[in-house]
Amino acid sequence: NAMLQWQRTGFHFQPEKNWMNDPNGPVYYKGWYHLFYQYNPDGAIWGNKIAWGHAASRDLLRWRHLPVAMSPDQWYDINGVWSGSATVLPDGRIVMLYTGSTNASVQVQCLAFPTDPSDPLLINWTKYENNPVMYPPPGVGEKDFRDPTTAWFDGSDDTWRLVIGSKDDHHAGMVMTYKTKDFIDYELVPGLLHRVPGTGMWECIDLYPVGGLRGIDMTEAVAAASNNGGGDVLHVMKESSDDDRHDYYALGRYDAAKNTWTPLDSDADVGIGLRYDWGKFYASKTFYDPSKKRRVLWGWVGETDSEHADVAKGWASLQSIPRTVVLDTKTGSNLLQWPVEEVETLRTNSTNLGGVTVEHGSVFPLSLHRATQLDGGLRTHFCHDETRSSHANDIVKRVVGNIVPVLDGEEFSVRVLVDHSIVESFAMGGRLTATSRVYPTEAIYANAGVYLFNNATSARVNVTRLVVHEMDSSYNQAYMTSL
Ligand code: DQQ
Repeated sequence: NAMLQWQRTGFHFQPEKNWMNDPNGPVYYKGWYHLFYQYNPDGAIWGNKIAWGHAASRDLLRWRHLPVAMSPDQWYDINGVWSGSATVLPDGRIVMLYTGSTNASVQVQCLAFPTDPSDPLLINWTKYENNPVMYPPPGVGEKDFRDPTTAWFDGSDDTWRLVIGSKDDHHAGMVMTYKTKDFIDYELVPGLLHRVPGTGMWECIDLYPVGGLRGIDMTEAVAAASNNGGGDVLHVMKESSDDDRHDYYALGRYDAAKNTWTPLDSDADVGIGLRYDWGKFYASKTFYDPSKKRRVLWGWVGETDSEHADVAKGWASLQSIPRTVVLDTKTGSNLLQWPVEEVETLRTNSTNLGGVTVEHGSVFPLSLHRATQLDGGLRTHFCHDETRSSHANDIVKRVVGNIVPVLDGEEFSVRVLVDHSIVESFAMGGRLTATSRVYPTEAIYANAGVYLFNNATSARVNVTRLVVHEMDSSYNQAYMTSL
């Protein structure tokens, strides 16, 4: 439906058409970033024939769409090639683990390898001939065993370890650890890495170290911990809560020898209580990028319009902008998420509009040349309100956000990315993020504008700094057609 094509993004990842959900197996290989994703090649809705879509990029922004990497074509994944993760071995080989939904809809873990490791684009994938390699263990539901993480090496017994999320029959979300020497035979490590009553199925677990400003590989952190206690490194555990469809995380300490992860805030009611994002953002996954020594996070940003509208436009879902993740060393109690630095290469016209005072009850239009793809920041109060984003009647519109700490000596600041049908905001350097899908009925292409407004009844607002960058996306169409 050409009428709805303006909703397509300029610099957020999306397939050429059809349905997408979770990011899968992100990995850096021979100079290329690879993103796999849950994909329905048959249409714009989720279904039981989910495959792994695939794209590759040199800069996390300009993507080359590649053929489907894995399709549901074996008894053990015929109901779906579901989410999974890549592990890079010391010799550079890639091992891919994913969940298969079998012909009886049992969730099993499966192994796959690049068919031709010399191909930097990793176009063809071979499933291991004796798949599956893991079945739900005794006491775990057949449909509650999915989304293996990236594995890390543990030198104490020379095994690779990984975790898988589940729930028990008391509706507690939980995480199990497996170990393996060869990725073929696996042993369940006794005990649970973590468990929180009442939280339901934990999908897409992520477990990774954070410390200073640079990212840390999990294998490196485990080795450091066994040599010198690991210093100030903390471990983030993230779960995607199937009950309420939000991604939650907590900072904690991972003890490999005891197979425990203990949150810093050990209040049992809190569990894993911090939100990655207050808007539409789910089933996220990080990977360690060795080329820039950083940890990068992607989240699935679904549609908030109707399924009918998605079918009409022929596609559904975006990936969030890839975000670097570091520990907020000022608070010590949360992460900072920030668009990868490559995003700044898309900035074209920059307008500096600081030094404005917005009186209460007033609106201040900003004169910009084009306002549908923006990257900007301002230092004042900010409101992320979807309720006036569209006249369409099939949209979920909410007000999303939360309290964000502003410490002594800091000023309130926000960075907002606008890309046609998505708005992604990063408050206080990424202490809080909020992502919204928007379906404007008027603010399309040249009809979009940017305004400062002050809804307060008395206070005036001083905008000390406000910079707006128009974002280039000519590469999007150009690059896709030239390859
Ligand atoms: N999506 C996949 C599952 C995962 C869920 C299926 C999370 O592996 O648990 O498409 O969105």
